[in-house]
Amino acid sequence: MNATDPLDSLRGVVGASHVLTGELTAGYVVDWTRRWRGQCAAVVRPADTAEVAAVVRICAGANVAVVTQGGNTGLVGGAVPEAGAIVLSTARLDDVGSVDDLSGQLTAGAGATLAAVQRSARDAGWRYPVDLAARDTATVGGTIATNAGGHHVVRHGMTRRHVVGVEAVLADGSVISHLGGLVKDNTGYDLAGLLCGSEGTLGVVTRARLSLVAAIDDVAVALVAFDSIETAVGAVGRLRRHLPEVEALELVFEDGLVAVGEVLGATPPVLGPAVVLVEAVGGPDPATALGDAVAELDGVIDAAVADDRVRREELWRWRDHHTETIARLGASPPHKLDVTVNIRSLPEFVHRVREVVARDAPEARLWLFGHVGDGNLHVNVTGLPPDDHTVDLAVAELVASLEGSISAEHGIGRAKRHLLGLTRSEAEIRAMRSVKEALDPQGILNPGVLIP
Ligand code: 2HG
Ligand code: ZN
Repeated sequence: MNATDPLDSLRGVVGASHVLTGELTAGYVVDWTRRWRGQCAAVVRPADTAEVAAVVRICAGANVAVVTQGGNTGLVGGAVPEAGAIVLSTARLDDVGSVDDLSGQLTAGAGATLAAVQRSARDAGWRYPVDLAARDTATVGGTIATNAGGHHVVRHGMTRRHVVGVEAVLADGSVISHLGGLVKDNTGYDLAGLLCGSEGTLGVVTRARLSLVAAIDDVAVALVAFDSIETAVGAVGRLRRHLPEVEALELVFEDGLVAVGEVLGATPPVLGPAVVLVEAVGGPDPATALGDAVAELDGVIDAAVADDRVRREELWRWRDHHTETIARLGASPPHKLDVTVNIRSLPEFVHRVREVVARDAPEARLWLFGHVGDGNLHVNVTGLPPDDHTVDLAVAELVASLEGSISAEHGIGRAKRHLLGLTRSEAEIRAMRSVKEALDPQGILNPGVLIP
């Protein structure tokens, strides 16, 4: 950044104590995995939308890149700045408004955590169904920027489905605000929908109007061990057909459960070649319905069912602890891919990805887990040198050959930018680039992310 001028201007807008430089920026220039590292000129923490707009205008005037950062829980380097950029932290935009009990909506600041939104919804007798393991740190803005998925996509869809409107600052500092909560509003382009999944490249989301769903009282969770990946995947359709409502359908494997058990100091409740976590709701007695449905499945070798909160959370932790457990293994951060294939191709993908990693990196270890109901697997590989991309490319090529997606829910960020062309056509990438150039002609919003 040139001399003191823009930094002084930024201090004039947000106050000197909210412009961090030097060592104070350390936590903002490296991602959660520690694999993606950058540098920045400063971290700026505006208090409201007007300050965000002023910050963006100053940066546009000085041609300084703006990298918006929420909870910094992303896994693809999408919020890691390049040298010279400023990090625009949404931490202070964290208010959560009251729930409108007629529409079942609330307005939240971009910096509010997912957990805070869930809490407000719950206190008012509603529920915000977007949920993921990083809920205490991940923010509304970050989940919109990445169109986050998580545990309940199989029933409630991704974040975009719950965003009724947004307020955002565009690259020239102008503010678009559409927070009235109209569910039906076909007046031109859906700018909120466009910002969902745009990874900070088209605008800075400052607030969002979010739609809630009814709270649920009776919930049952089962951890079901299957004799093969084929029978585990085969159970997915049957469970969805036979249970009143399925809230989550997750998949883990024996080696992952054993590794999580070592960290937790506990023995996995079930073990088997493929283990599915099912969360069921609805009907008069979800626990009985779930038990009955599991009893009808092929290939079940063991099952544990829970319907009280404590035991349900105990079962969930065997799934939720995978990311943290894997992060502790190996001397360097894991390589992470986040892929979807058609659920019919999932068993084939599991067999072939094991072959690919064994062939290209026999010394490495492969960890698979994910959201089986969505055909989404997280492919983690430990024991690889950080800069060796051979396995990442081979897995992405395998996904492309099965007509899948190289990013199911984490986004493209810096990590997958060079792979985008594997599953998006040239015409699609040209269209994305045109949108980017139209909304951010100077290219100051999160450069180096998403668009190849
Ligand atoms: C999950 O489903 C997250 O737990 C993280 O999407 C996945 O660590 C990962 O690779
Ligand atoms: Zn996930």
